[in-house]
Amino acid sequence: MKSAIVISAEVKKALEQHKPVVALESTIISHGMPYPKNVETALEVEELIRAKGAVPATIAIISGEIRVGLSKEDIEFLGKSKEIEKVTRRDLPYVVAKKKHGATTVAGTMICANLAGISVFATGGIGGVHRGAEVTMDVSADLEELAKTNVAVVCSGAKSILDIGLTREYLETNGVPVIGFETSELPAFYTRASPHTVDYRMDHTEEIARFMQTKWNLGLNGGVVVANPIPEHAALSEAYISQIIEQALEEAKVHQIQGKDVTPYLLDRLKTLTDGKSLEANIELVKHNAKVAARLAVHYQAESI
Ligand code: PSU
Ligand code: MN
Repeated sequence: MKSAIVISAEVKKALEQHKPVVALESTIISHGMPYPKNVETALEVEELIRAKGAVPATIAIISGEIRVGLSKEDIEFLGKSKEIEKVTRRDLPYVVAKKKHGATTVAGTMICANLAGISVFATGGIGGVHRGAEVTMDVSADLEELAKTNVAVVCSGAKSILDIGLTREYLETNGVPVIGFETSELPAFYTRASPHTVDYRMDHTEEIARFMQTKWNLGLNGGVVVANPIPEHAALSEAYISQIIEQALEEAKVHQIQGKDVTPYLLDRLKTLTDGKSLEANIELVKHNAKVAARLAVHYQAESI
């Protein structure tokens, strides 16, 4: 597996010099946002991380090579091409063996980040237990990965296209701590709060870095969810977005959307039904998560030396 990994010069140097690095996923580029906003956002997020003193490592599979750290051209390609597979744990060996192109989900990115020695990862939202999962058994592989792979994922919680309560239960059962950054309530992606709480509120990234070190030093394998609410100015109202989510879910049912197509389908419908407002909110929260992740990576690195 190691031989299939190619680490960019910038990321390699940072890792060798024990500088902070933040992993970024690519499914958000290929399947989560439309072109050209996807590419613009991905490049902007990388710059925000550099500005905070960390090195961004966007992860994807290009012609069967696991790439950790991408060029602008690679990102442009992922954002434009229709030939990109969505890659979670299950799909990784297939896409590598067949020398295909793949964009990594939260689960896929955690695996590759861990192989490269990166402990902090920023994204928009994690996958979770879908509504109606008691019948469909649609539970994102992201949750299983969080149960076993040592990476902290800075995100804005899980979207209310999911069953947040069941997602919470699943994480608890698997020993995945959910830390609220400057909040006691679990954010629900487009909104800053949900009826659910986090496990621990922490107001400083130093505390989170210390928590990560402690967990992994104790041999307690698995991820950490760092839930960072969407900035106030970018948040959508709960009443507005919940009715649109209901409609998108109904449409997915009517069109019998299944498996890995569910999340991209819902994201696309939300964008259309909100006239682009959900996309704008998504972009703002990802940028905010990138900044917090960069700060966390800086402190985690200091903690590790
Ligand atoms: N949630 C978002 N935007 C996204 C995703 C989730 O708000 O782009 C992507 C992430 O890559 C996540 C994946 O890992 O969808 C989850 O897909 P699934 O539900 O099929 O596991
Ligand atoms: Mn699924």
